[in-house]
Amino acid sequence: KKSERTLGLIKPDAFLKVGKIVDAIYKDGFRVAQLRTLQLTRRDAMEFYAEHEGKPFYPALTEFMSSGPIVAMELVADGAIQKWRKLIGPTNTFTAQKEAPSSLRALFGTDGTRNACHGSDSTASADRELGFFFGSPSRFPSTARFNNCTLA
Ligand code: YYY
Ligand code: MG
Repeated sequence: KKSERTLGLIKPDAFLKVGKIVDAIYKDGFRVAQLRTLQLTRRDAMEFYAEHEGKPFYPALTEFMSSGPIVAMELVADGAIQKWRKLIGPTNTFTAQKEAPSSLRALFGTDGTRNACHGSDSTASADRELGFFFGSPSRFPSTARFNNCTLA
């Protein structure tokens, strides 16, 4: 597999678990190339989740995503997109607790909408979503972005 990047989000319900979640990210072998804390406006959340506009859960989802601080991360690993989706687990927290009890959504999620983490689902969505949070596309080799030092 080749080195790949994806967008990971820690959602408002898991914001205070950032330490445990970043620890799990490193243990699983990812590199965190960029990380920022921010709060989305309702409009930001609607734009980020535009693919779900019109679905019954869209209002509650965008309300939740703009309800408090989040952490956005550029995660780098071989096969990072699928690897991160696997680490976070199934979309619904309760399904995650049944089917993938050690996943991040099982451990830190709340319910079907408040599910602790987000992960891009394809290279196209990773490019768009990394651009949304960090500017698109990555303009520098991420290993050389900070004083030519690779972040641990
Ligand atoms: O990619 P992923 O986050 O696993 O699921 P999506 O189907 O893209 O849905 C995005 C987001 O919407 C999900 O993380 C929770 C919420 N949601 C919901 O509240 N109710 C649903 N039936 C499906 C998704
Ligand atoms: Mg999705």
